[in-house]
Amino acid sequence: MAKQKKLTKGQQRRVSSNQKKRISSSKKKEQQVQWQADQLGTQETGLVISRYGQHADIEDNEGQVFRCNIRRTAGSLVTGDKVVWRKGNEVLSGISGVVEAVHERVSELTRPDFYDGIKVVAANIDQIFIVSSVAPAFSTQIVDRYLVASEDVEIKPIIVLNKIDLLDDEGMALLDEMLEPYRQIGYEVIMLSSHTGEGVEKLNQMLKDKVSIFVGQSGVGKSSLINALMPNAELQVGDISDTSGLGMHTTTTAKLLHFEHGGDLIDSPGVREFGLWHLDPERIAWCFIEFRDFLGGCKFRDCKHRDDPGCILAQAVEDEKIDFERFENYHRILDSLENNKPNRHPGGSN
Ligand SMILES: Nc1nc2c(ncn2[C@@H]2O[C@H](COP(=O)(O)OP(=O)(O)OP(=O)(O)O)[C@@H](O)[C@H]2O)c(=O)[nH]1
Ligand SMILES: [Mg+2]
Ligand SMILES: [Zn+2]
Repeated sequence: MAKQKKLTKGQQRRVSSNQKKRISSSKKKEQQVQWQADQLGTQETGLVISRYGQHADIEDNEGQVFRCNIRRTAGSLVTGDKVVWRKGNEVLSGISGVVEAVHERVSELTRPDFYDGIKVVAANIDQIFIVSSVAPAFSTQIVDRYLVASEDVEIKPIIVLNKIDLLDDEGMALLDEMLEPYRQIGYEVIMLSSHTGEGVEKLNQMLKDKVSIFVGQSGVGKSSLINALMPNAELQVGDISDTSGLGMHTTTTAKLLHFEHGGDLIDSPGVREFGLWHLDPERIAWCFIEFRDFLGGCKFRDCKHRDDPGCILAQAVEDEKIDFERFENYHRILDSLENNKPNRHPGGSN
């Protein structure tokens, strides 16, 4: 399991007060739609397709989807979870059943949330596709944040650069160069365009028989890409803002879709910044995979890998064994832990 920093007292208070609020609002909702035990069918296993506040869309073994209430004792529940649920003998206010329990997860993608402490984005995933684009502009800083989050939960990340149709030869060469350090350290990089279809088949091959999630900033084209891969998906796609050049947060809830040829794909909402403040600086260094060979080799045990004498990482950068920009991004992430802790800057989440 991921090594996580303890929440501060302020964060704990906020998390617990929010949980209490949620419990009391869920009590109210449960009172609205309440089945007696004899109105519920036998326990079935199901798959969470989407989660909406107090409800979840659950798929049964035949592939039919039912909107369900979530029993308070069921615990947290996200897209990709396998659950135990029971169908009601009738549909009450649009609700068809009740989720009673969640099966243990084999993996989970997490991120810290200002209100809820550590938030699980999706469960039981095999691989994370970090989708980036050239509009919003490509940023190695954002890619590195997602890579750290993926390495921390030990789920394989793959880098996707979408919208290459917007690049001329020169732009393409520049992006290719920016992505080369990632290939060098062993990450797979796919450059494609969901609009022209170029490169999409290669991605399609990688999705076969796996459970994958698309993550990345709003507007990079995650939903567009899924529509290109699955013509029946018909996901909503949003414009890029003319003023900020950023996406409009069109997708609001993670959603799981099935491939006919085998495999599942989860679309997720873009977040403004994928927070990493739940991680220790040591863990973050470990999540930069090419640093691992060097960790522990600095002159001082508490080396901050900045201007410390005898820093083996700084030496590796000097010797071009570690990419300079990756090393800079590592420092930027550490700086952001100091500057952006949500308890110091309310509203620091997405
Ligand atoms: N030129 C170009 N534009 C694209 C491409 N793919 C997507 N877009 C455009 O990018 C914009 C955002 O696409 P979405 O698919 O909504 O992006 P998203 O990543 O799902 O965004 P959120 O749901 O907000 O997280 C839309 O205007 C798309 O038409 C592409 O390959 N080329
Ligand atoms: Mg979307
Ligand atoms: Zn060092």
